[in-house]
Amino acid sequence: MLVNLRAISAAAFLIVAGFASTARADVEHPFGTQTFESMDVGDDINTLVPWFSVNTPPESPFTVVAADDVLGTPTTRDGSTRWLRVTDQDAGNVQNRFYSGAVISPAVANYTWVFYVNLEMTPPGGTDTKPKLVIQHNNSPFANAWGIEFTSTGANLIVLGIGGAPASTPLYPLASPTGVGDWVKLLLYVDFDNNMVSASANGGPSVSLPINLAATADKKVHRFCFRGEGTGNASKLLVDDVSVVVGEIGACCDGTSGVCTDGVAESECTGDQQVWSLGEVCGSLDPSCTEHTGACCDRVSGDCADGVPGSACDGSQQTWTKGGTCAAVVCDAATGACCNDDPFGGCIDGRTLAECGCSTCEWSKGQECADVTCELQSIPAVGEWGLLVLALLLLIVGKVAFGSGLRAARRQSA
Ligand SMILES: [Ca+2]
Ligand SMILES: [Ca+2]
Repeated sequence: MLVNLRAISAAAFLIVAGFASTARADVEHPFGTQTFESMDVGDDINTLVPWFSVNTPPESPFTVVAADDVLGTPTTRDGSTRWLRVTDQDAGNVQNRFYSGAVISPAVANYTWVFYVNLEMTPPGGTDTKPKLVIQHNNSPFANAWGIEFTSTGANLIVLGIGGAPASTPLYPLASPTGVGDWVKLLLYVDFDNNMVSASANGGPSVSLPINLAATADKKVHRFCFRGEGTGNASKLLVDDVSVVVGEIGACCDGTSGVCTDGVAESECTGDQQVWSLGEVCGSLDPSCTEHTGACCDRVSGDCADGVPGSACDGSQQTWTKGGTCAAVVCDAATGACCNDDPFGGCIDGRTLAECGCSTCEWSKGQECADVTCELQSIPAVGEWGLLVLALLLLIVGKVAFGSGLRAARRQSA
């Protein structure tokens, strides 16, 4: 079932002011991102309190460590230089897990998790247990409720455990740009008003499943978790930029300034150039919040420039087209009456400024000759004509003298 996350009721909007500092977690709550940037390559997840892993004895080759590469090639992703590498080599049915700290809401509220996943090997197919990233609610103790399961053909949104009737629906295929070695941005939205869990990949359309959290579970206390127990679940995957937002709040990006604000209700982010992203935090917006650019047309000259911020194209004779390109927008030079007041000039309609560039020309934008006064300068006075005639005479005399000089020189040399 396709659902527009934006359209989901915002009735449960809740700002849990002052709550952010109470949780001892590197994911700040109710909004914030765990970037893993503070870790050194090779650091174990257990060094990032309150995150922790569980690897049931006997010892099994299960590790969760910080990394800076994808499939062995050092790289970065939108400024991110660290992430977690989960290596589960499936040494039998033992607990291979890692967890975030608990997210504790002061009241029941909808929430959104956003995180990036990169599968470094194809997960198991068939009936084997699949690796999954799930949300657990506190049911004394915590238990699985819903999440994303990774299979040999793609990823599914799933409901399991105390989350309600077990269910699974395809989210994306294991093929570029969501294949092995590709970063995939996952969004998981839990709506207690409508008892739905929804997920989307790379900002695409979302899929949803009904939920029915066990009455014994606490809707206000949950956490993020990797599940690698069971047999046949060998996997290797990367996890980055894990964020959580509690309440119907999100990031508000103001395209006129490039300023982004966290924890904003949709109703407070409705400006013409503002974009609201449910459950998102500014730090993990992709693309990041920047001042909008577009085509800037100078309506006088007809010159057009691409990629210009709106603030740099606000002249009275300029037109800015958000997201537009000069190839696509009409940017013609204005025309007008061109009066050349030279004694032999005159007025011509429909000329651009560039076409009316002579030293004795005057351009009247948008005007017609019938509307403008175009008086020609008078023919030069007799005195001026006299000077011209004198100059011409001097030239003639000079040429005659030069010519006779040449003839004299030729006679001498003969
Ligand atoms: Ca990171
Ligand atoms: Ca395992």
